[in-house]
Amino acid sequence: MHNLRINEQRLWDTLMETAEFGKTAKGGIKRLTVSDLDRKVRDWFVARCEEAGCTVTVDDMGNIYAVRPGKDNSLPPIACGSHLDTQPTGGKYDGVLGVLSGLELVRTLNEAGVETQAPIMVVNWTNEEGSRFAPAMLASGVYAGAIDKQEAYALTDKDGLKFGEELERIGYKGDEPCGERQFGAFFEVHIEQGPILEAEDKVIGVVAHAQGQRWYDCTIVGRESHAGSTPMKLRRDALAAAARIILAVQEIALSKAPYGVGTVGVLTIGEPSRNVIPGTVTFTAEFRHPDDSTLEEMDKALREAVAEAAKAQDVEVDLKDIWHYPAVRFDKSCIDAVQSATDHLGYSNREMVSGAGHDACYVNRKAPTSMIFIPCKDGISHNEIESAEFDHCAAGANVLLHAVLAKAGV
Ligand code: HGY
Ligand code: MN
Ligand code: MN
Repeated sequence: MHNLRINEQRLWDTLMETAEFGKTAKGGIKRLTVSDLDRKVRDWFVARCEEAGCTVTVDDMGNIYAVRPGKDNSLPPIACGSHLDTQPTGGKYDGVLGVLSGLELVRTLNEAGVETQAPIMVVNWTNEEGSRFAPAMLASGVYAGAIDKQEAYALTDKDGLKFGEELERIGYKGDEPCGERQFGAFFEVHIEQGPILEAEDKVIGVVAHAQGQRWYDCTIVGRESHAGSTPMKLRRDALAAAARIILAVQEIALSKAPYGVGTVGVLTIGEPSRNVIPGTVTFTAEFRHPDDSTLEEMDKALREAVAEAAKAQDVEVDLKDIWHYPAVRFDKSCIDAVQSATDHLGYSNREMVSGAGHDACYVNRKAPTSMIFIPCKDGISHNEIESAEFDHCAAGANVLLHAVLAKAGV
């Protein structure tokens, strides 16, 4: 067993094959959740898992569970997986590497004729990205009981389409109630999406923690008026107020260095016109930090900045909390299984905090969970140039194989 390795080329080929579903001109992937492209890659994944002898079921949030039987199927399966949906400017590895590493693990066990004690399960979580329908990690959040299912179904995208209806339309609203599926443990392989492993020339990140996050929607209402004839002191300029708040997001994050981060990713002006003072502006904001009390301080400072901007520009500002999850500490036995698999395989490594959110962060609330990181080029992700090395993808999948075997027993 100790010499068992995944088939590196076959893993790589599946990554390149699935990258065709939503391929962009720049070599990335745009495969938004519960879109027709998401359906296509899901159909591909289900077919490959069934060919590999797995029993595949789908729950009512569209999560796909592919189970490879073990000697004792009364035991809860040892699971692995991630997500097949991408950002609009997505890359070839974010999420899909974790799902396909699970498929490759099953294929490798089949070829080696290995029968594990506990069953093995490969999972695709719906809408991890939270781009088309916010918040992120939607279906794993419902699974963990952190997000209400009916509220999830009612979420709308920028065209007013509802998540629940889109899930039904692509044929992936299953019967199994989301939340019932038992896991003996869960491991997620993922690119780091940051620069640390590459900078330190390390192959594996043994992930022990993940940052807490707070997401906001901000709406500012001022008054449209003439850009030429309205004196500066009589303006109620919604965009000038937004600019003050956006700069405050930057300053608050920088004040909590080295871990604090803050981002404004979407901004819309109600009825933009070059010679009209903007009357309504909406934008998103988010903070992240590995320490919950620091995240609270960042939240407080933002609210103070909002009050100041509202006063300075004589506008109404509504700052809505749309999502908050506290910092995550993964399960020690799973972290140890990843560490010993990594040591056994001889990969350079270091312990890490995940800057990004992942489905594993929610699954960790219901089952022993941890993550395995590999480097990505220049730490770039959520970008079509996202890139990872053949050997590193193989290393992540090999560590997954041996961590899962350690938990499943043979
Ligand atoms: O935003 C995140 O952390 C994740 O990539 N959806
Ligand atoms: Mn991801
Ligand atoms: Mn992502």
